[in-house]
Amino acid sequence: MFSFFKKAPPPPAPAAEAPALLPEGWVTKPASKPAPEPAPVPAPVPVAAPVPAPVATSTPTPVFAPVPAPTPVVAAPPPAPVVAPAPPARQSWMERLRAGLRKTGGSIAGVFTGTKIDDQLYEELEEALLMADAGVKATQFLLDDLKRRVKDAKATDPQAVRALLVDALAELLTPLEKGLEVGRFTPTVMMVVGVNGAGKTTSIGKLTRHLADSSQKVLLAAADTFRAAAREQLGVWADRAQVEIISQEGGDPAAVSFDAVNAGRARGADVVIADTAGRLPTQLHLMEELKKIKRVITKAQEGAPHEVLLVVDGNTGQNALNQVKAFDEALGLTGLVVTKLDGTAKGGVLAAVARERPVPVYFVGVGEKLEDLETFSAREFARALLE
Ligand SMILES: Nc1nc2c(ncn2[C@@H]2O[C@H](COP(=O)(O)OP(=O)(O)OP(=O)(O)O)[C@@H](O)[C@H]2O)c(=O)[nH]1
Ligand SMILES: [Mg+2]
Repeated sequence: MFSFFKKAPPPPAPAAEAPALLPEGWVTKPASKPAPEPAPVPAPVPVAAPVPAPVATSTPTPVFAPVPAPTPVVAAPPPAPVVAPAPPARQSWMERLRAGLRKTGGSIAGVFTGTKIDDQLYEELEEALLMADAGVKATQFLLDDLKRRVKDAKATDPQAVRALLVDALAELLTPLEKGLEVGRFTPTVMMVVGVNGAGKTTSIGKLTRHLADSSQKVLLAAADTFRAAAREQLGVWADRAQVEIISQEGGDPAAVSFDAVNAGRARGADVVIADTAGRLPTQLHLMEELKKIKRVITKAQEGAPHEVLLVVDGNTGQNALNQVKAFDEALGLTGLVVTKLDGTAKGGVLAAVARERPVPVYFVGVGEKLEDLETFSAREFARALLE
């Protein structure tokens, strides 16, 4: 149910009636006419080019090489499973999320311990939502929505109001649910950005491992060229997942990214992920550098980068929204990774993001270990925050 990412079929061959670009959320419909005979699987791209770092994986070719997929390959993003019990691994993950968010959510839940639904309850709730960094707009929206729900449901008990708030928040957050797609482009190129210490490299490491475990050939670009330690850190993750990494001592980040995309194409990588150095959106020259990296990636592969992911530290509170806005304006974000929700997370900020700049949340991080990165589910998040 919760696939970690979605495997897209490759783009249709530019044949007679190739469908135009698939709409967002693209689940390909099986062709209504008989599917062509399975095209011969292209021979694995011979890894002829000299490879600086030997590929340690001996996995066969990518699983979803350009074989026309007759059926949608994809587990669709979780359509808010209301009751279905989560599998055990997911369950324990939710516990960690819950434990992290309790620090924020505890005060919200505390609002509903009384016996009456009155103005005071709504005032306390407003305060608690603001404290949880939901921001003024989302708080107002949630309160109005909640009052409507309470009226419609004729609720009389504060606990029922809390359940209705879970519904309201889940609905507000639902547009943020979106799975990461790979396989539609070869390679799928991702660029990962964010402020210093947000968790970019760690999240890339975790994601790489998940992708590699699913037989995706990943190539990493150490485009954080400022610090040797940054290259090494990414190198450790590359080793763990046994994937290739392109890095250059003291190189230019755009050049490293360019080389990596070219290498990825030449070597038949499924995914190329560029790790960039942390920066504040107010550091304009560094934001220009990111734009340059993006431009140069496009030069190496038309249409790339396919994903520009912002990694946001969940503890950042309202500033996270500012980061989303600023990086989005500079680069056009396609997704977010929200990390450190296991800490003193101000989880409410996702409500603000949903209301003011709804960039999808591909993953959330609740710890430093590999398994501490998971897909985002609006309802689970709302429940973890409020129950
Ligand atoms: N608790 C917790 N720690 C995390 C999480 N994600 C990352 N970290 C930790 O946050 C710290 C910074 O992570 P990095 O991945 O180095 O962050 P970065 O964004 O690459 O940092 P710079 O490259 O310096 O900008 C590390 O100590 C990570 O282990 C998370 O989800 N939870
Ligand atoms: Mg880093």
